[in-house]
Amino acid sequence: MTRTALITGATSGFGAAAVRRFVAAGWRIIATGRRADRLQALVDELGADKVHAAAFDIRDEAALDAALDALPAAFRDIDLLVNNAGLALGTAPAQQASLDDWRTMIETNVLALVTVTRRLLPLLVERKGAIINIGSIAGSYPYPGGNTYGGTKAFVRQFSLGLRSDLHGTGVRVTDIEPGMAETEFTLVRTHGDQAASDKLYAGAQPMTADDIAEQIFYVATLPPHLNINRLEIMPVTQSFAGFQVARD
Ligand code: NDP
Ligand code: 8X3
Repeated sequence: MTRTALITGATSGFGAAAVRRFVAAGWRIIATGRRADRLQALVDELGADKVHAAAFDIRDEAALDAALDALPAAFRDIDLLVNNAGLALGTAPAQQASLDDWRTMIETNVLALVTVTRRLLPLLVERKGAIINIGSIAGSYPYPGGNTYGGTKAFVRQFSLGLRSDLHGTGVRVTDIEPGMAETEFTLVRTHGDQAASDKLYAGAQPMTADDIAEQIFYVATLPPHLNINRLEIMPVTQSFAGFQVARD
């Protein structure tokens, strides 16, 4: 039986890699993101029978509803929601950070994620489907400059666990995948387009790749239906933990 997934943030990084991974296994994918040209390229590459492009800003609730209402019949029976669209903006300490950046992260990583989820939940319950949220290690481990980004991902983790409680007995599975450092456009976006800063961060570090995370998303989605991974935290071997800071006189 062909299954259908809606993957948000499919224009680059984890989302685009996940579209390719699921289509390779025979799934139909609704791919969302703002950059319509990138979504069209996925359709051209993988086929209009496999990928339906829905270009809109995930923060725009009316656009979301319109995109869902306009789904072709073959893409309406959604079995899996992958809440992947998200971003970090800035690395400044909280006392110097941009409030606009903070609002954008909260609107995208939190408000849009819960809106898409709420909109699809009745269908997912009906179909005994699944939700995979993309959290982050930043939601569990604080680091300087992580402030609001980490806060949004802590929300995603706790929301995921809360969903599990509410969906008890429905058969709907919920997982929060919490990656560490992975090379995508993430740092380019975080630094407002500083390619050199992005290259420097990943240089020599053997970060995870988008394909690494897509494989984890696919693994979680295709487990036997009686199994639920609640949280999946994954990092490159080259990334680990440092100690507490102490400020001295
Ligand atoms: P990318 O920047 O490569 O991809 C982000 C995706 O989110 C893009 O497709 C982008 O699409 C979409 N997106 C962002 N804002 C919006 C918006 N307002 N409306 C619609 N789509 C939006 O980064 P990643 O693939 O790395 O990030 C994917 C997820 O993984 C994010 O939630 C991120 O926080 C998380 N993550 C990333 C890690 C990393 O190290 N890379 C580690 C842990 C978690 P478009 O711009 O076209 O709208
Ligand atoms: C992205 C991982 O460590 O850059 O969520 O915050 S990190």
